Formats: sequence, C-alpha cells, structure tokens
Amino acid sequence: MEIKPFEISHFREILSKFIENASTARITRTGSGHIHETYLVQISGVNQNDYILQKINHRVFPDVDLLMHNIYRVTNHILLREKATKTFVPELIKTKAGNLFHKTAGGEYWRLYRHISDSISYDIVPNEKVAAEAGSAYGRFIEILSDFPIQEIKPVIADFHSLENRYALFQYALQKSGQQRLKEAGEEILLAHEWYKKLIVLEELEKEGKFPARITHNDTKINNVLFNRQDEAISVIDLDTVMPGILLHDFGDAIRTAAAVAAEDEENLNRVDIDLGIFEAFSKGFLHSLRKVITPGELKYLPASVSYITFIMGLRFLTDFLNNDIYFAVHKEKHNLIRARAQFRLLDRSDEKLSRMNSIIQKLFNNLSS
Ligand code: ADP
Ligand code: GN1
Ligand code: MG
Repeated sequence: MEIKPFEISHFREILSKFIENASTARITRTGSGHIHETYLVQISGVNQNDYILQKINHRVFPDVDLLMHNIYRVTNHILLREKATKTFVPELIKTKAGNLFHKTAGGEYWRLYRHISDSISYDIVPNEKVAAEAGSAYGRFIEILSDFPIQEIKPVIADFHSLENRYALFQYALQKSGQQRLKEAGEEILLAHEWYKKLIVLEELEKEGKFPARITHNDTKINNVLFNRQDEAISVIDLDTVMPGILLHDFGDAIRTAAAVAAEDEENLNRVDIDLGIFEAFSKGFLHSLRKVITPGELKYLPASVSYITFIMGLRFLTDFLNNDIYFAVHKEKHNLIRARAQFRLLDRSDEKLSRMNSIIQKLFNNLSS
C-alpha cells in the first residue's frame, strides 16, 4: 500500500526512538493480519538488519504494558532455550530509553521486531510439507513453554477462547444491532444459536479440569508461521495472545486455517472444505513435537476442537458484523458477514469429517508410541 510522504516522516520519527539510522529507512506496509498496522523497515547498506514496525491496536489491547511484558518474557525464554535456532520467535527491539514500546504524543503505541529475513508466510497451505512443518512448529512452541511458570503470564484478553463469553457478547450485539444488519444476518444468527448448544460441551469439559492449563499461542493461524525457501518452518510470530490456555484451542485454530482449502473469507461456499491429507500432515508434526507432554484427554478431543474454534471464529465475525465492524479490519462490504458464512460452512465440513479425523489422530498416535 502507498505510504504518503508525511506518514514516512512520522514513521521515521517513531523509528528513531528505537534505532540510529532511521532517517534513510525505506518503509512499506506489509502483512495481512486483521489487528495491527504492520510495516517492513529496510535499512540500506551491507549487513543491515531489516525490521518490522507495528502500530499496536490499542483498542484490542488496552493494557499495552501487560501485552508487551508477556511477549518479552515468553520470547526471552524461548530464545534462551533455542540457541541453535535464534529466529524461532522474533526478537523484540527495545527503545533507546529501554522500553518495550514507544507511545507518541498523539497516543499511538509502536513496537519494533527484528525482521526474520528470507521468510514467507502462507494464507493457504500449498502442500503437506508446509502443513507438517507448521504442526511441528506450533507443537514445539507449546512444548518449549511447558516448563514456563504459568502464573507469570496474565491473560491479556480475558476469556479469549471461551464460547460462553463469545456467546454472551453475541447476544449483547443482537440487542444493540440495527434492523438492517439483523435482517442480513438472519440465517447465520439462527445457526449460531443451534451450534452453541452442541459445542459448549468442550468448554464444560475444560471447566471440569479435563485439560491441563498451559502457556499457549492462541492465534495459530497458518500465516503466523514463517517458512524459509525450502518450506521449513523457521519461526512462530504474532505472540500478542500468548497466555494461559489449552492446547486444543491452538490445534483447532491451526487446522481451521491450515487444512481449509479456501480463504477465511471465501464467498463461494461450495469451495469451502477441510483437506484431510493436510489435516493428517499437520497433526503428525504437532503430535510428534508434543509426544512427551500431551495427555490422553487432550488427544481424545483434538478433532472436536476444530469445530469448536471454527464456530468461535464464525461467531466472532458475526458479532463484529452486528456491531458495525469495530474489531476486525474489513476490506469490503459485509466483509465480516462473508467471513462468518465461510466459517459456518467450514464448521459443517469439519463436523461431517469428525469421525475420520478421530481415526487419523488415533492412527498417528499409535504409530508414534509403537
Ligand atoms: P497481525 O496481528 O496483524 O496479524 P502479525 O504480527 O502477524 O500481525 O504480522 C503481520 C505479518 O507481518 C505477518 O503475517 C508476516 O508476514 C509479517 N511479519 C511480522 N513479524 C515479522 C518478523 N519478525 N519477520 C518477518 N515478517 C514478519
Ligand atoms: C485476528 O492478528 P490476526 O489477524 O493474526 C484475531 C484472532 C483471529 C484471527 C482471525 C487478537 O488475528 O483471534 O483468530 O484474527 N486476533 C485477535 O483471522 O483477536
Ligand atoms: Mg498475524
């Protein structure tokens, strides 16, 4: 996206709070995330590192101190442990004053990461190798953090993957929404009520303590893994929502995007489906990384977590549509409704394929333990 000259000087001014040679930096918009504004910063000259400059979405993350403290603690833990692969998570660059972010006089919050060079991210998985690598990376992320003192990371967004919470926010939106949007989303609203009754079971099991609390990523979209040219996963990024959670949510959210054959906002619903070959490849990598720590309870509910998280995402997009698009960045008319429809169709497909997913997980785990 084109950046206007006055913006460049504003960005360079911000960048100068972090690094010395900001005045000649080339700055371009990058990424396809729904939350922050992300810019690639290129510094001319040999051996110069590039950076990722991000304007933090302060509305989504009101407690920027907590957000950045969590990321700092977790990335330090991983980078110390992962000496051989220093780029497994991006390194945060502090400001010259030693802070984890810079707040401008106008109230904007900015942070800087070291750019992981020669890396690419995918919005759609191109082959099974990419899926297996992504599964292995997300599994490894949880495994590395399994000895991290969980009480030191406070939830940055409360009840983030709680269906009860998401359903309550949906019901509130129903009361506040205008007639036009209520009408347009009529069919999806009915579906939401029906699916809620079926899928709340997983959260009830969580409340009974069936799944251990772990430090999890909580935003395991496929485009939050970076790959090298050989399609090896080299990094897990977008650590904003790293906090106590359950492994099932990371698995379900990863499959929601990794095994989906169409985009998250696909308008042709006939194209929306789950690819079981990709599901198997991802699961194989994930289980291999977690083979020493995964519990029988977690294993049993991995396939069900796909429907659970897919429904939560559909419900969140639908809620945002009813709220006049205040949370997710939208790029076209009815974008959030389009996303909700695609997620609800994906939910139909994952529900249909539940027993086949169960067989695959069982087979993979048996192979691992034999
Ligand atoms: P959002 O929360 O908006 O999704 P992300 O932190 O995921 O923001 O960043 C958006 C995109 O920017 C990523 O998908 C990736 O392509 C790129 N990106 C972010 N951080 C890095 C990094 N440290 N190195 C290389 N690319 C990055
Ligand atoms: C948002 O930042 P991004 O685009 O990776 C959202 C996730 C959703 C995702 C859906 C903090 O993630 O929870 O799963 O969109 N992040 C937040 O695409 O709400
Ligand atoms: Mg992202």
